[in-house]
Amino acid sequence: MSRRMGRATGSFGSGVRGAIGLGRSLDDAFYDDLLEVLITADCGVATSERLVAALRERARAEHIRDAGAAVAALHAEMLAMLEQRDRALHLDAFPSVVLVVGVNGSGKTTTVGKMAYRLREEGRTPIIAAADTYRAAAIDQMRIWADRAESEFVAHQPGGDPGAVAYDAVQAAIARRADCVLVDTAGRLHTKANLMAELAKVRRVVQRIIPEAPHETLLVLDATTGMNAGNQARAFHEVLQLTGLVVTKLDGTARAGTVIAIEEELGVPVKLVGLGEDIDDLNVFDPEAYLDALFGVEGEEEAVSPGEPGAGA
Ligand SMILES: Nc1nc2c(ncn2[C@@H]2O[C@H](COP(=O)(O)OP(=O)(O)OP(=O)(O)O)[C@@H](O)[C@H]2O)c(=O)[nH]1
Ligand SMILES: [Mg+2]
Repeated sequence: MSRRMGRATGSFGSGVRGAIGLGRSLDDAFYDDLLEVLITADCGVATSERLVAALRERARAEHIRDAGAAVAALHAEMLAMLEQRDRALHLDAFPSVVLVVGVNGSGKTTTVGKMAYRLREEGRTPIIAAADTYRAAAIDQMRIWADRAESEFVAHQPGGDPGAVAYDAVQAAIARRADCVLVDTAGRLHTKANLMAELAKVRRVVQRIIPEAPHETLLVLDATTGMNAGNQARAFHEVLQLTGLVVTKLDGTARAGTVIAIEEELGVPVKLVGLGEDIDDLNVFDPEAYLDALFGVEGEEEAVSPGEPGAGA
């Protein structure tokens, strides 16, 4: 993960370490630059300010004098913050229901396909519900993924009621003793109240069969969205009480910091990350690999290769 993200963090050179320069002294300019680097990486203004203030405090208390040691302390600070969160998928109920939501094109259908594949690899028996009924193509796309993942598939006609598809899939899971139901939903703008209400209805319908469901409600965020991801996350969280985030397309962006900002603001952990378009390109979120990419630890190995600009700060 850090290798692929490392490649992608090119817009701030070799990550935070490269952008900030480690040979300098710890003055106000250092902290200002560090704040700017974090904000540029989309860590969010509030989170970045809090992190830099905590680092200042720590540097004073621990008599940290050089930038290298300060950046190492920041890395440790952020790791501790990220490791606090419970990132496990809670799919112990039989059947467990996973509702997958997000704006158009964020990677929901792909993520459902990859998740089904992962679950199959773990010896589980997922059923995929094609509850994006808006386009025939969406149903076909989901069916292709279900075949690839060797998973069962429940769909209705295009234009049908998404709640009814989810309901049937849960019934099918119970009847066939499948152990989880993955519900793909249509992309929708978080600002469209009627479409958000439709998602709430899908959830209510499922709850008629299993009151605790959905056991996971995952918002799929495209990492290249940048800070607007925060607005999306807030809106979906308000309607659905998200249990986790999936950040896709982390293989193609420098905007990896978003993850931290959203997690911190909403208290909803990133559980999975998409690192490509293949079926096995879905990973659990690994804070250490993520920070290595953000800080540019990978950049060190590659530092000898020519044409790696340390620019960006
Ligand atoms: N590079 C990369 N591409 C991805 C990733 N996840 C999804 N994609 C691509 O993003 C595009 C959209 O993915 P979909 O899964 O169709 O997105 P969606 O959210 O279901 O889209 P709608 O149903 O139209 O809202 C596809 O071309 C995917 O191959 C990822 O982790 N990395
Ligand atoms: Mg889709």
